[in-house]
Amino acid sequence: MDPVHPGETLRVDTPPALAPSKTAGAGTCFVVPTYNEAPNIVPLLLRLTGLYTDPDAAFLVVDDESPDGTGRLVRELAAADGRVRLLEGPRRGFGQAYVRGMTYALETLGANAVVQMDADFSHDPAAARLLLDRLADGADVVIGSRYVAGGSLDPRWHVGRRLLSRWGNRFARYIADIRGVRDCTSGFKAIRAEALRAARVEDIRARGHTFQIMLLHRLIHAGARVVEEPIHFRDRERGRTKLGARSILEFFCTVWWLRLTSHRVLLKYGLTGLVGVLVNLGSFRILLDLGVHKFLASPIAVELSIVSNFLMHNYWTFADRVMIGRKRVRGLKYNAVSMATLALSYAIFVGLSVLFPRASPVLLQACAIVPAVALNYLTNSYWTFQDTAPK
Ligand SMILES: Nc1nc2c(ncn2[C@@H]2O[C@H](COP(=O)(O)OP(=O)(O)O)[C@@H](O)[C@H]2O)c(=O)[nH]1
Ligand SMILES: [Mg+2]
Repeated sequence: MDPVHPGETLRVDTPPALAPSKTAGAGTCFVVPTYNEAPNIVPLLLRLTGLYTDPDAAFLVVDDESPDGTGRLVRELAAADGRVRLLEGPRRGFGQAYVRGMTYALETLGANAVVQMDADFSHDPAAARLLLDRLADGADVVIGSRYVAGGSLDPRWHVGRRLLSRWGNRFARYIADIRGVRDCTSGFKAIRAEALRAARVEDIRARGHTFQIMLLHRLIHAGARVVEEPIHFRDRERGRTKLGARSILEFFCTVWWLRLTSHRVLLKYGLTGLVGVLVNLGSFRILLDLGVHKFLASPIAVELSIVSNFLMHNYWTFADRVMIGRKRVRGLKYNAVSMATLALSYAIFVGLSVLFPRASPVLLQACAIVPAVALNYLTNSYWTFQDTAPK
């Protein structure tokens, strides 16, 4: 940036919102999934083609045979501007539309970068240039982010939607281990073609919004350099959202699934838990056979299972981690967490029993176990066996 001399005012370099750009967009394919976007798609395409005038840019609409005639409108535009393309097919959901669109952009159009965005003007077409500029600076993936400094949400979002989005994001970041990304559910990104190929986008099975998480997870694990660029997210003015309960459910299941499959830590954690149960019951039986009273045998068996679990976690589940501190201290922490888990599940069990006196005790016990196990896992993973390796 030019130095600011006394008497001068600081010039802030914001790109002129309407000026067309010849360079941003060269070899870039804008991929836009649509379902019933007739009121939006023509203004969007006109705006994009006006802003990104490079002859090598392409504007690919992936429409799932929208009953409102979105496809026909795109076909008409495509007849006038060869850079506009339409990919049509039966409805297989937002995620699969992206899979088809991105694969087509890479394989058929030979794009060197892809910009993904919604058709409803939630993502400002002019802001795509900022994403492409940062891609040109060396990033592999640039996320249009609502949750970094300078980014913002539509002020019309009600508090429930804000909370869902923010906590959904946090949940995905920690559970699916998408480290360092503030907005991992954003649907506005610029991605280099090589990074998309390395992520094997064509194998993604997601149908709904969970596609964003799956894609980002794959990109990061394929070694992509990811940066975030602040954006303002605007609510759609025309047409209706297709985000439904099913999409939200798919999202939560996917996040856990990513955790399970990509890390194996959780799987090892579960197996260790099972071994702990066997140690507990086995040692209880042996102690009884040795003539120890059951009221003494029970806590001894519990402690033996805690010790065996601790050793398995220390030397197996979390063996890859760099851990500072003494093993003895970790052992004490592990014991404390086990006690806290017991206290929590017991408190929930008692609370639920008071609230639902007629419910089956086994069901209530099962309900009490779930949050307790989650607490147990998270506390041990992030505290007892905390990984201190630099990230
Ligand atoms: N091809 C295709 N596009 C979809 C589908 N569902 C949503 N879209 C498009 O995906 C983008 C984001 O969807 P939207 O309903 O705005 O979701 P929201 O922004 O989360 O409320 C829009 O451009 C939609 O038209 C679908 O089933 N198939
Ligand atoms: Mg939208």
